Amino acid sequence: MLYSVRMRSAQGGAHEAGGRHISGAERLVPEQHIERIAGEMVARALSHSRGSADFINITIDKVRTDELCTVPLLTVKTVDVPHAEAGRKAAMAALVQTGVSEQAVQAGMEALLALPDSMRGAMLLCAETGKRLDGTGQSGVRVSRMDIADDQDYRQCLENLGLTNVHVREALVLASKVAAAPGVVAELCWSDDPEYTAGYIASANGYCRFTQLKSYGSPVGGRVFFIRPGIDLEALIAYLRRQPVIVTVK
Ligand code: WAQ
Ligand code: MG
Repeated sequence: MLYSVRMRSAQGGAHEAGGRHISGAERLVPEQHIERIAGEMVARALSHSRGSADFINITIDKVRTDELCTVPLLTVKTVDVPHAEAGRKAAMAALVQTGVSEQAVQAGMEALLALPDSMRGAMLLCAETGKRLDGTGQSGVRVSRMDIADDQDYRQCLENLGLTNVHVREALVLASKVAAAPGVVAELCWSDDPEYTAGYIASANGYCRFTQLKSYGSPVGGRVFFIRPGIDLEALIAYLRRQPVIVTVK
């Protein structure tokens, strides 16, 4: 039996009361690991580089085994770029390759760059027109209820790629769930941690990292999901938020 353990933290009050988003985390774990994982999440929220949280919400609920679905871990590629501007240019070209229109790529990039501060979730944009589709404003759609099938295998797999930090660990699982969603063409992301400049684009064809997508020191990051027009948006958002997904390492 697995439990969804998720955390969101903010500063200056709860998110819904206007607090500033600090950090979040999502895991699916067996009962005997709940306490440890929840404790680690609290510790992270209290000592985050975006600031110390004064609101921490931990939610734990049981996931029905017959609800679980599995998706494959995306393949990983890293592109070294000399600075953020070069990274964003390369990421934009790569997004067009996945089938997102130039207009939508432009709109997605501008939406991330225009953020006054980080949201706790993602913006959903039409992959053709670039228009914002979700009605969630400054909170965004938070992807939840996903984890890796086997921690040991995963650590080994990432180590073989020379990747060991927690950012990649979490982002690759999230991106694998998102890329497998019916109707998602691609994702664009960079971190909101001031010291972490890398970001990625992902699609069913893989996870492509760029060593720099934002300038060092910026606390503003975010995610854009580019959505195929005409799909059932409500079903997609339900999948992103609630479908329990286990990501398998090949
Ligand atoms: N669902 C939707 N959006 C999210 C979620 C989620 N579960 N978690 C974070 N976000 C959004 C939110 O707007 C954050 O401000 C933003 O993404 C960045 O989140 O390969 O660390 O957790 O080296 O800071 C990417 C590169 C790191 C990793 C991404 O994201 C690599 C990262 P962060
Ligand atoms: Mg972060």
